[in-house]
Amino acid sequence: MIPKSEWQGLGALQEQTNYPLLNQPIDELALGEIKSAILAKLRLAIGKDAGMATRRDWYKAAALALRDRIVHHWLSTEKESYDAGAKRVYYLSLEFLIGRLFTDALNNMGLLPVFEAALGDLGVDLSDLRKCEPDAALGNGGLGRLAACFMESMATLAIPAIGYGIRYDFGLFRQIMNQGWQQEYPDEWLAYGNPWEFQRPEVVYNVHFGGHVEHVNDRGRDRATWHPAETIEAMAYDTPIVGWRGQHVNALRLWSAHAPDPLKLDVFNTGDYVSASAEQARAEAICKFLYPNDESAAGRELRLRQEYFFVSASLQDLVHRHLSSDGGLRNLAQKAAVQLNDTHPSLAVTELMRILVDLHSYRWDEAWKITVATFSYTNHTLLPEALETWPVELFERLLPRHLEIIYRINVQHLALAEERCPGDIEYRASVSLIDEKSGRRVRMGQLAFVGSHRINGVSAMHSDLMKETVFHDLHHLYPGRITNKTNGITFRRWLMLANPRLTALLRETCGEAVLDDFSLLERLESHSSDLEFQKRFRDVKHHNKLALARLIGERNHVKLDPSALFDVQIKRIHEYKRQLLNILETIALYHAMKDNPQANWVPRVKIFSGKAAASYRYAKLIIKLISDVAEVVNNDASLGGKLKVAFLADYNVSLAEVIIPAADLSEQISTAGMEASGTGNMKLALNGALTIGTLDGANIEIRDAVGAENIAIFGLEAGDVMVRRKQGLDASDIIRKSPRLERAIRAIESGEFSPGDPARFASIGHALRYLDHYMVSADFDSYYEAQRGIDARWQVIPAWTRASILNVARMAWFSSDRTIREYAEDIWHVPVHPSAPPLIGTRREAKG
Ligand code: 26V
Repeated sequence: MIPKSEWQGLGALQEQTNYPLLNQPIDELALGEIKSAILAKLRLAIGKDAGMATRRDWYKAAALALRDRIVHHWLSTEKESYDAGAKRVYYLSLEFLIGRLFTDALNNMGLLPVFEAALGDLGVDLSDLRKCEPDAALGNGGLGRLAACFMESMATLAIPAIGYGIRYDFGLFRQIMNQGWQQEYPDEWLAYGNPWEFQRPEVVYNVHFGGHVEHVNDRGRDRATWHPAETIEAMAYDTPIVGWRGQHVNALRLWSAHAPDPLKLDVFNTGDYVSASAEQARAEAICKFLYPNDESAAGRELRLRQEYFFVSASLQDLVHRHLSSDGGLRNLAQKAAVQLNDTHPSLAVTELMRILVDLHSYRWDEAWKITVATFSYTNHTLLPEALETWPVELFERLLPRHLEIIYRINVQHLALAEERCPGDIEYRASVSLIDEKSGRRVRMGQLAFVGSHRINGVSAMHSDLMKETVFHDLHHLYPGRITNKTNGITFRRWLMLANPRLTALLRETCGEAVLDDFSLLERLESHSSDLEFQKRFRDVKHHNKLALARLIGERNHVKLDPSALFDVQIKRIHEYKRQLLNILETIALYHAMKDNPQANWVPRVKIFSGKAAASYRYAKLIIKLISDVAEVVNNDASLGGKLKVAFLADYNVSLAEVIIPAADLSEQISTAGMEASGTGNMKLALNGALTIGTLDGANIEIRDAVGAENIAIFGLEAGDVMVRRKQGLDASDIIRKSPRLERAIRAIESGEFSPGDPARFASIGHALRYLDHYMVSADFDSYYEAQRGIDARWQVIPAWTRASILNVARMAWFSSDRTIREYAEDIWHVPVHPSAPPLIGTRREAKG
């Protein structure tokens, strides 16, 4: 078990971040002011002298000094949007994968240089301090990180917005490797306090569960009253989110759960200390931990409680704000746009109906109009096992009134379906909010769809597939609702902070204005063949690779050649993301090198990082396979160091910030049709990695942007995958025709990488041969060929560098500022600040 004091997430190495881009002159007055502010915080808020302060104390003092400066902007932002009666966006998400905030906020406030200098004068190194901040991992992966990027872009575009979520006591587990096996440990990110958050003990809402519903006839109108059995308090914690240039600050408001009566004194006095605080334990369980996204949505009562808890608190807060400024709720949709991040907050649809009809006496039809106009819903996956449903009985027990409301919505909705397709029972069953086939379950995707005026996918292909598959019939019933909003990433974090040296080069080459208008990146194009420029561009990459090589050396005890091709696959471990395909190709390459050691092999480093969900046995076995292959390959002297494999433990946002700038090749190799978008693909290409990928998710749009000659596409397309699956999953024929694949599979089956336990990977061998659902065997040859194509290209340095530069030059469209601007214009109908960067490139609307 790693002691808490070592819990910086990263080891000592991350010193690539000594911000060389920020070489502006520093105002002496400001410098003095910041120094005294930090010292004052150290004394008055931490209670220590400079002489006795630990690194963590310094970090906290500096963070608090910075926070003071943010708060002024925050309060004026709040006042301005309140006075203007501005429409507000509410982003409801069970996940916000924010990572560290210190340098992010410093950078956006324009205070990085002055803080770095001030701390330097005080004898403290800023890049040392930033490692003291725990990585806030309140999310599983792409969906949570997207929410964090969106929060930053909304602040940058000066859109008044609040992110609502849960303040989990424990974020995503820490991954520790034990002889190649993943082990999970709790992520105690709050153990040393959190300088960014403001507790709001006065902002508390009651959230109810259980009980029964009473109906009375009130002058011809049915009136429902919910008599709940249980009440839990939701308390707000606010974190300021600063936009670029520091002018606009929004809040991320996270809810923490408490019992109204935390200690039963009478019980305590009898000596039964455990029962005395049982209620508190039950209440606090709600915000105890983040659910992993492997739990098939089936069933977990605590998860449903989490969903309703945060939805109810957030809507009460929103309605309270609206009532105090607008007096009534009739114009809610003119003043509030609520975005549902996946189906997790779908209950918001029923909760708003309950508030309008039961608590504010609106007529059903009017309430429904307001509700649909207020909500919009983003879908993030087509995987059937990921689409949430809840047993009707559980709903009835926990949320009896909400179930009634769902039934009533369903009546009007099914009537519409009947009108559209009279007598078509199948059609009605497919659009119904209740799945009658699998033991009566509430379908959260259907609920979110019916209750929203816009439903979006996250890449052009994904939005098209939504219309053709999961939401085919709903799309027919409510045409025009499905739209596309291709994901984006915030360049402030993924370029400026992660890659300061590249940023410095871009500022010099494209002009200072590139930091405000990323479309200026296209100015790189004219330098892409300039050998002088190419050299400087490669020097930046080399520097970043050195830093990563040092980190891997320290952590994995593997010595890397920084001039080797750094081939990177970093993301959650999942069968559909096909880390298995990558490691199989590694094995085949290993065999080829051993067969012919004298050939002119391109030196390669295969870098993997990612967590498997705790209960996902097969994914954990894949991690073990990667580690076992690493063990054999890295210790095989006959290769002359030409091939190395490294699995980096405990992938998180901070680790991504070190790996991404050092990557030469980006692995985006999901089974076509299964990755909704991907956003790592964008981060890597923005940092100059070439992509090897399938025609899946946003890879397609990346290919369109960077040009087919600057990306390596391989494998089956989504349509082919569907056809093949229908034909059966047996891959024996394919394997018979590919001796290379046969040999790689046999190697893992025979214990070549697990001599002490030859049967360890038998299940993997079996799946590759007979149950190739993810098309790993089917795509193997095509992938292997594409990789050898990459080898050939790598050997022509100017051509490779040119392609790499062009990737950077053509990525502007993938800024989340562009994505958010599209949401603002097409879905939320909120104005974007006039000084915000312009909309980049052409619009890409999904077909159909
Ligand atoms: C959920 C589940 C739940 C049950 C079992 C398997 C499983 C597998 C995946 C998921 C994904 C949850 C949703 C999600 O994180 N989607 C990701 O959203 C990103 C942002 O839109 C997008 O870039 C990724 O492609 C997409 O996988």
